[in-house]
Amino acid sequence: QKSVAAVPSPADEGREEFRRGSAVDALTRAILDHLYFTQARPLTLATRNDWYMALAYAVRDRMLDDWLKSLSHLRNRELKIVSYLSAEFLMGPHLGNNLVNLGIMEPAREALAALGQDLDELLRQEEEPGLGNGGLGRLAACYLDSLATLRVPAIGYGIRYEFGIFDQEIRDGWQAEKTDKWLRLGNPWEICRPEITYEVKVGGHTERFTDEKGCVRVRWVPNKVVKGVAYDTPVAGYRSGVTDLLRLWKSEAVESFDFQAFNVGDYYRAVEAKIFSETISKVLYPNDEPEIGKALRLGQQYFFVSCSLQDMVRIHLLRENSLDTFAASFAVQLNDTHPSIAVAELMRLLVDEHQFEWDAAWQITRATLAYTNHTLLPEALEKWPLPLFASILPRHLEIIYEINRRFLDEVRLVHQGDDQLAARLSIIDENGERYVRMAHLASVGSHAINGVAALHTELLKQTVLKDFYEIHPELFRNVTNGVTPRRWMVLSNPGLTRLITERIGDGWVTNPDELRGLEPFVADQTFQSAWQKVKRENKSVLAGVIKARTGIVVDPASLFDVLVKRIHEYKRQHLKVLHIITLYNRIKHDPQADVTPRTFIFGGKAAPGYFMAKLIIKLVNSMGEVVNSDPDVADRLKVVFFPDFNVTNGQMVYPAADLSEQISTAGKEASGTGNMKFSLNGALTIGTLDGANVEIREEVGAENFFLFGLTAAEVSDLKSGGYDPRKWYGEKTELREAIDQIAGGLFSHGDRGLFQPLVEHLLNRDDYLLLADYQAYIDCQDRVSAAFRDRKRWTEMSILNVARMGKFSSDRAIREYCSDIWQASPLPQD
Ligand code: NBG
Repeated sequence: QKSVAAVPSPADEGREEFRRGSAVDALTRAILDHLYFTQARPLTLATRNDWYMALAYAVRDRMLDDWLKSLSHLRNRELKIVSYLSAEFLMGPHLGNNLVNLGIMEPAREALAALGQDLDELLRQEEEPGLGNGGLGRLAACYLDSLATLRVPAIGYGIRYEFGIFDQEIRDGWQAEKTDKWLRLGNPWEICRPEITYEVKVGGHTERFTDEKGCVRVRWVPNKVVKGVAYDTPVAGYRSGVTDLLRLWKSEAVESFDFQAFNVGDYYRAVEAKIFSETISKVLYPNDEPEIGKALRLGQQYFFVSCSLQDMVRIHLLRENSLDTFAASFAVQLNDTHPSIAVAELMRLLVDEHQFEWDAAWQITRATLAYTNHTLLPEALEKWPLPLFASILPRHLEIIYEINRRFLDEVRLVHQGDDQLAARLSIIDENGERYVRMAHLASVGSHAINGVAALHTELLKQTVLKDFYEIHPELFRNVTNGVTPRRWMVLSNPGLTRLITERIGDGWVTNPDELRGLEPFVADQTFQSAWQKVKRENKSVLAGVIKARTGIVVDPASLFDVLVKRIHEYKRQHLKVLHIITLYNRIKHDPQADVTPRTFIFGGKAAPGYFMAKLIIKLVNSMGEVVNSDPDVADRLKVVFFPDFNVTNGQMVYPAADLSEQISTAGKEASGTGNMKFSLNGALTIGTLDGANVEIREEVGAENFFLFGLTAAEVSDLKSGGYDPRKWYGEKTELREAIDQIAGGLFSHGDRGLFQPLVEHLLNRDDYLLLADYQAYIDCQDRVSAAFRDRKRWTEMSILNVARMGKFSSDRAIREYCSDIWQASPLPQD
């Protein structure tokens, strides 16, 4: 009679326990089936990965109904599809997020428990797809989550890199890079679509010919052709009934291409062609900053853009007979300049392949495309040397010349005689070696241009895109970045999620302005202690992981002071180092000094070719060794470099932080998104007026934010007045002492050469004004230390930070993109 529970009477239907019980039963069955039929494993031999795979497939199955429905909507001509073109999607592990968004975390836990398996262990089994470098790639992932949650039909288009961002190990204090073999054990989340493939041409030359109507047209005769194959991953919205699509392209050899070589018996040439083709999607470039002159990188960009646009054209032609209305089917967002070749490629498809007149094609192109800028750093603005560009994309170069000619004609018409202006605006940089400026191409070809935080957008208008702003102010918008509260709170901080939900219900998960409902409880004793308890537990968990990965023992009662992000001089990890050395010296001068115990946690990867960034990692570790082992310190300061910072690790780190370090030189960080994740998880911020810090401070209130440092305007004044770092070095004793110790070998076993390049740079150039901001930073940190001792006040500030973070949900950002840029709307509820 026991099995009757699995077949309840109709009267039971709708009852919560029944629905839940049946969800658990169904999952159990599904997991066992996949173990057997998909993994081909008997229970007795199943490995942890087998269990993970079986569970993942069972979860994916549960996404299919919504997904297939959403895919069928792609054919509905009434619905505009948002197409997010991005060279990076840093999705993070899928399993946990999908369990949250489908609302089956607990049933899955129960089902596994009944099978003798631990869900948390299986969650740890997933190797995250590291298909991005940092903020830009992670932003794309948050936006897909919000698009699906808001029921907006969307496709994320990108590259299925075989090797994502490298895994970081720390050896002898230095970063060592290991290839990221994320596909090694299989990827249960993707579905290969061998029937959705496109050919992409590369190199060669162009020819003119007269078509049957007597029109002169252009034919591109490539010297190579590669094939892109679609790999689809479902992206479930949070209980929204919509599952959107992430479509990543893998490059392969075209069957027909090596045919000739084979025929003439040239086996090796045939194989070479195959290798070239497969190389395109082989590896993610591990740089935040694009480098000039990497032909393969341009090849990657063109490859995924061409496949994606061809795919959109195909989808559009399933809806309509003509491409005239293409812009009504697709809103295409260019995530930075990486996909900006789309401007020329869409023109090529329309003019060369679909016989459009230039003007009509241009109108469609601009109506379809919009461009987001993500950086002001001049060295990070993509440009391609003309000869290289011509050798890979000869037809596109011609198209760009024509776009540029027409654009500059217009400019000259309105601003007669201003040749300087035309030269500055030109898509082709003609000062010396000639380049194609991708930001200019993107700007000319788009109907909207946006920055990613209010300050960044203002600076864009004043600096990098000043001339564009002056001729076309109406194109500019700001959309401040956001992060998804599903991954960055519900999934990664279940303790705080529970506590908040007990008080104000769970509406905040999709409407985080409701977090304001926490404000009445800020001073509530019980609520405060519960809040502290959650933070304390999160810190203990992280302490355990730190011990296991680094051997360092840290005290969860100490202030967890966290700086995690890519290592870059403008982000000023070395300013943090100067702070730690200063505290260390205070203890050395007076071992009884009253210091607030702190654990300093660093994390982040350095681009493999960025010497200074790698030296900063070494400095953190070397300095940490000295500080951690000094008996005078008596464990009051602990320095940790947490290796391999990625999405998975971020999910443990943000919830455990007390203090969030956002200390970039003002004017350099476009937005930052880590800053939002920290605040959302109850950390207080110490930061400059840079990027989204400005708006975070506005929202949480100046009294709940530790502000220091020069403003962007002061930075630029100081620099134009001839900045001399030695002046600050001469005036500030604690600063001088710290720098002298680094130079003198205190942290390098007496070796004065090791950190010399860093010291030299600080004393002679200090491009990022560490010395000028040092004292303000130290003083502000002293206020932080004092504040942390007042537990009650600190907890209040922490609660208020969370309560006021609603603005920084990626749902808000996506709503703004939908209304201000895409003119896209949600699917009606079914
Ligand atoms: C980064 C900025 C960050 C910003 C993210 C997302 C690039 C080129 N830019 O400040 O440095 O938060 O983009 O917008 O990676």
